[in-house]
Amino acid sequence: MFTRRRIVAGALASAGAGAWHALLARTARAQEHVHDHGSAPDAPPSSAARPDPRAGAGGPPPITGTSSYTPVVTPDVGTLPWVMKDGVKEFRLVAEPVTREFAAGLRVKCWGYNGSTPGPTIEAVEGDRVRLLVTNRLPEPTSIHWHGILLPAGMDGVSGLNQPSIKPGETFAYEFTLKQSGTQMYHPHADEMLQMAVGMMGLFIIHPRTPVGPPVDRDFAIMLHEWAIHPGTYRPDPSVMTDFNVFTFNGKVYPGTSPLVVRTGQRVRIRFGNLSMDEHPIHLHGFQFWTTGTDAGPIRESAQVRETTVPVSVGATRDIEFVADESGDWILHCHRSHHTMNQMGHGIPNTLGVKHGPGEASVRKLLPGYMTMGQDGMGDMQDMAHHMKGPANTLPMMAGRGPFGNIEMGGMFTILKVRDEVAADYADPGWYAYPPGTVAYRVDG
Ligand SMILES: [Cu+2]
Repeated sequence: MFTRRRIVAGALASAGAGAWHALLARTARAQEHVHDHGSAPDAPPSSAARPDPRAGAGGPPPITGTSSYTPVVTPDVGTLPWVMKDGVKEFRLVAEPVTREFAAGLRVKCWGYNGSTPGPTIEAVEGDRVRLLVTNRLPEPTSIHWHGILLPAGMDGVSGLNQPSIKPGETFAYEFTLKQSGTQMYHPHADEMLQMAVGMMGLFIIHPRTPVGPPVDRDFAIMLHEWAIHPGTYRPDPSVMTDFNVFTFNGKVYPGTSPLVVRTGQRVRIRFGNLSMDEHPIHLHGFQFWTTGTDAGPIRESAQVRETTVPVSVGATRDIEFVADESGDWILHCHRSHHTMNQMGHGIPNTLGVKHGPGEASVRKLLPGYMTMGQDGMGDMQDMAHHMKGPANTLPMMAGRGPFGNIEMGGMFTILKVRDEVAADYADPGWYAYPPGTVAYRVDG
């Protein structure tokens, strides 16, 4: 069963080099493309599935390695295609302004790569020679640092120190051999504070040439980030240092995040990367997992830690693995509770336990429609959002409606959907059908 869902390294880049530009434009959809190969019932790692290495620039990209792997799925982002040129895997990144819809009702003017923030996930195999062509279509110079990757100093991407910055309109080539495996990242090292605050980052995943540990059936990647987007505005504020109000998984906030869909019994890996300003303790419901990897690669089995919450520090990555042996809808979220809210108004007075009395009617004479909120808790905020118009381009603090009512969440929050039967393309199966007698119920007294 495992091998049926694994593919030959490189088979993911199935389109020819002639389709290069189309592929770049379609990066956001590349995930499904990869996924189709990964889930094809008859995609064994056989030589027949490999593109012809002699095909040249006009043909399908060949591969160099023999390793097979389960392709990574980066929900709501996708994977960067590559072409093989003279034994080198060549990738193309374009640094550019990006308008990103974090969830319906919030469109943000960001910077990113290839039309996305985070940028598309780069996927390669230990031992690969890679060439990364980086074009700057931003209004200011940039560079790329390959975060956590072992490489010659001249390829490390710190502008001014390791290289001249990449000026607007210029393209730079980075080329090195991958000497490690694991979950790594990329981000600018020029005007770094601003460029990262507005979304410039991505994941760089290197599969081991010799498989480490049991093979996984599903391999997900999630980049964590946080933003200061003042209500009614469209641009992240890079000057904010601590008081962020939007928290994203792969550039999406709940309910805009796509669910992670797996079949009951599958072995699942989820990789997290964090280039935000805070640590995010990521908690999974329903399962205990093993933390199997850090930004320095796989953790040897005897040192792996069993947890239900993995702290992902700033500048770090973590990989977790578990067997999804219990079907259901299970949430995956940051456990800093403000990080699962959307655009909270910070600095508001605390009205919990406050009796509003006749004052509310007095205020309503001046402000028609005024209501004091939060005296009995903040759960009413989600319903209020439906009939109180907030500022333009601003999300209500909490959102999401499930089969039993309001979910009252936002931000870094998504749902792992474990089902006995899943579609070939792992489409969202809808809400879980609870077996009779398995749902908590009200009792009298
Ligand atoms: Cu968090």
